[in-house]
Amino acid sequence: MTNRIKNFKTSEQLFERAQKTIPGGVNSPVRAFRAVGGNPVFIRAAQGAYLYDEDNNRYIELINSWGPMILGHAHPLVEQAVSQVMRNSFSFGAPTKLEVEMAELIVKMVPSIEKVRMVNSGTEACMAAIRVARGYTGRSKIIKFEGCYHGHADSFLIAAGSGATTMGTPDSLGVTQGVAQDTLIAPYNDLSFVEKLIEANPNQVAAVIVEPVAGNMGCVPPKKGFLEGLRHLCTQHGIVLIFDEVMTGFRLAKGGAQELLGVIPDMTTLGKIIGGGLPVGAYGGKKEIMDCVSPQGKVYQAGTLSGNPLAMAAGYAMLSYLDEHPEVYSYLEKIGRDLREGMMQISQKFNRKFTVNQIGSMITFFFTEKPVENFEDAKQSDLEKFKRYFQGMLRRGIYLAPSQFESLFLSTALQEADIQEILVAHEQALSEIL
Ligand code: KE4
Repeated sequence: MTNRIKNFKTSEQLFERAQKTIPGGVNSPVRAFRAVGGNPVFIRAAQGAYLYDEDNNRYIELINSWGPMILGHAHPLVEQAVSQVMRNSFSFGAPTKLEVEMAELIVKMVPSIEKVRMVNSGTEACMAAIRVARGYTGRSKIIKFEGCYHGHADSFLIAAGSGATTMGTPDSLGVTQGVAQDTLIAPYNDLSFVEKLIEANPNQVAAVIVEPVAGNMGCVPPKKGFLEGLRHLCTQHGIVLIFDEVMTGFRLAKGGAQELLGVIPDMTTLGKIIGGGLPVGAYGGKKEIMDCVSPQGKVYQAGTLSGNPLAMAAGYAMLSYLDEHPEVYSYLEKIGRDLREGMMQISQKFNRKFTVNQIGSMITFFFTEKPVENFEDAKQSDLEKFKRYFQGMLRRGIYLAPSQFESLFLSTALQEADIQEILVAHEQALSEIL
């Protein structure tokens, strides 16, 4: 397979133009390809497992809109569902039957959820969930994990403090120390560190929020006992355990990571797949906690387009399909495993043992030969090699996440031939840099 793609001209022109009116030329930072150099490709269309850019280059798609397109792009069921409702106007700002049906389906699919509130993004879901946990417990502090991402709310844009049990520091301009002091940071997979944080802040921790399988430092599954340990600590100390399943929800199993791994949180946040590609987030959990949410309770949260009819139609169609076709998950595990094993065999040809973390349809190839169990490990990866690898794969028509610290997301639209094409490109891209 040669470098099939040589012409990015229209994308380059569009990027030049975009930067005049959009900060960085993109509406979400990772899309700007800053970590991998060069210009982002501008996508014109997508179908199944393939993307087509404005220069009509075709790519095998391994981001799937950062998760939502688990059934591949332009799935007829989802398109049909949206076209059926769009003739009845796009939005009412009033309760609809479809929102009730959607809530009932989510309660049926997600083990921890007895009541659920729809919002418009994963950020909103996570922001609201910690506010509810604070309102429910009357406590102020939250614990999050280094390398986990829960959206761009102030409380989450926090770096680890200097001391082992000191408060966090702002990790973005515009986030105040006042906010940062209520966020404590622990290394992922480090239960004893969490224990120390709780002991150093007695009766002050409202919530522990965690990606049950991390995707935002690259794919990093929980070590055996980590989630179970968090569950025990939170129960023991009256802390709300929140699983951020914006990525893993409906992806790793129809009931998400909590169903696959058998650990049930008090609250769950959702996004991505739940909207079938349209803007939807949700947060839910135990009835006694969710009944704190306005207008039932005194924790305020609202949204003009929450439960939007088109988004509910798309999400309901996608979730219903996943609920009725559990075989989707065994297929995704198979192609995920085939890709991991293929990549590991190819590394051996170069006498290297690069780490590949994979669980179900989430996978990351790390340019390090050490295990990757937390963000410090992930940061050992050779980012220069990743950058050149990314460009080599792009030129061969393979569309990867433009950062070493992201998970890839496979879809059921990928066939065995696509997996083989990815592995051929992988070997050739590696041969150029090793
Ligand atoms: P959104 O606000 O982007 O819908 O969701 C935020 C969020 C919350 N929780 C988890 C576990 C997430 O992965 C995300 C968003 N994921 C990123 C990908 N790393 C979205 C891509 C982007 O920021 O453009």
